[in-house]
Amino acid sequence: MRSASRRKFFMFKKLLIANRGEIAVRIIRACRDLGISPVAVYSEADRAALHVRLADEAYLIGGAASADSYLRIDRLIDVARQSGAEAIHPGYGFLAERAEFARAVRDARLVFIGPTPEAIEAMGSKTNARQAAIAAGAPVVPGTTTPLTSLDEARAVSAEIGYPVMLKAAAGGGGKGMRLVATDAEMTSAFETAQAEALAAFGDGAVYLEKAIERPRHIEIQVFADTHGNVVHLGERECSIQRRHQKVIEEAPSPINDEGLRERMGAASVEIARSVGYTGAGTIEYLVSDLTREFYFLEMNTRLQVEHPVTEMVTGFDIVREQITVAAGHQLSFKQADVELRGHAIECRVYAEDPENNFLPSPGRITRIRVPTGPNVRNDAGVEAGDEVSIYYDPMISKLATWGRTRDEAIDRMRRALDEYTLDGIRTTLDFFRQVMRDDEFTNARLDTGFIERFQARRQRARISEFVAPAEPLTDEGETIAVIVAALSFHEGQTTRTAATVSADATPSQWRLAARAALRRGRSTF
Ligand code: MV4
Repeated sequence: MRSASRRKFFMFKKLLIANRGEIAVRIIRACRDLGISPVAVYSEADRAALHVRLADEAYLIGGAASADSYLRIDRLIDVARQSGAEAIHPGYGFLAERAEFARAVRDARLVFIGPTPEAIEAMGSKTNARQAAIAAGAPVVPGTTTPLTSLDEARAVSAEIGYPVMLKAAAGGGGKGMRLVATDAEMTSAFETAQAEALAAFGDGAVYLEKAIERPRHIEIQVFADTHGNVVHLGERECSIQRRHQKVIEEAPSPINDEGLRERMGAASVEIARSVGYTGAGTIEYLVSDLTREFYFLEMNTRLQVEHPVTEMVTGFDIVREQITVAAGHQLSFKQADVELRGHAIECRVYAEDPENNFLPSPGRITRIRVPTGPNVRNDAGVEAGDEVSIYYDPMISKLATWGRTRDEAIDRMRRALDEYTLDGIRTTLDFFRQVMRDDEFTNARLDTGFIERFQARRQRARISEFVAPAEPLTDEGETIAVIVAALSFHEGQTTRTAATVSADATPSQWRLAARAALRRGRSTF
């Protein structure tokens, strides 16, 4: 009787986390809040990992390579059985969007913390997803809703909607297998290559096409659905600051959204989720034109996303907790009318990468770390001092997020938090973020998908200017000039000043090569 009144609803006792790193740690925290015992799995490279130390039980599932461990559906199901876990949370990446995994979990009479395999499949094919979005009344980019069957069809559709167009893999997503085609003349070879690439990457050569939206912003809507028919949205995240289709900085809300646009994007997203019988947390991606503020459905991610913390900070909801309670059969703990966006949140993905060397991964041991804290600062990390950032997995160290009543306040706090963050032993992107947070384009919210490229070029010019003889000031971007520079900035500790000749719009690596060559030649020092 007592326990019945205390446990009003069913809840899992044990939950297996089929993931590693910061997201495994995040899920462990949600388990603790709910009184659920977290079970970890790990690879040979992760024997000493933080998620293993924090869980109640941990099971070795195989070798360091993901294919031998975190992608092994059979072993994950075995561990769930062996440990007595009733549910499996896939996190993001690895098996999170594999319908085959969701189905294997269900077939083993376990609960998958996420949508049904049918909903994952409905969104896994990008052409099917476009059909679902159209059926739900959402705007999509003009293009095809079925795979292209011939070159002639590709040319005819392109002529009709107008170049430039994008060829995309139907089985792709996240920018993989995408190709910009500027003219009809390019289409023949582009179509063949796109098909071949799609086949090689996804085992499915189907491609479709869309009109290319120029200088788009990437804005996504967080949706949530329970098994009782409640479907809500939690507003948007602005994710335009990306590099090679990897998000680098995310914020909520988007600085360009207003109530009207949010309302329309939110309503479209709820209809899309409803139309595929979606359950759990999901994200609907849109391209938004900076000029017209029109939005176009792009794809749906049927998982928890890396950047969910910024939504949690402006809504006050715990998205992972809600995923677990919804999977246990509860109703969503809030209704659409309860969703209020308060203030502004920004997240920086701190990576073990060298921004001065084309963001090359910088794995290794973290010898010392001081993590920022204080009011409205959150750092989701999968590592501590003494831990190793492995070469086998994504080299993200932590997600640093700050909240403020306004965007400016969130930026002020992010500057402070980044200055407080110290990490020794490996190279990181911390300094890169310190500079972005002081960049006028960023603070003025001129965010589009070309931001990082422009920022890096600006930074390089500023850096070159420091070393240019005053008689030879740098001219505008793009103009080819000979400049006398010191190469020392590229060689830590090096003090020799050396002449190098490069173009002002050279890429950082071209610049570095020229500087290195000049150093080797020992050209005129000044
Ligand atoms: C596009 C596009 C322009 N037009 N589709 C890249 C990620 C994938 N989700 C879709 N992507 C794009 N699709 C049309 N019709 C431009 C991109 C794109 C992009 C989108 C969001 C954020 C960064 C990007 C970087 C390059 C290209």
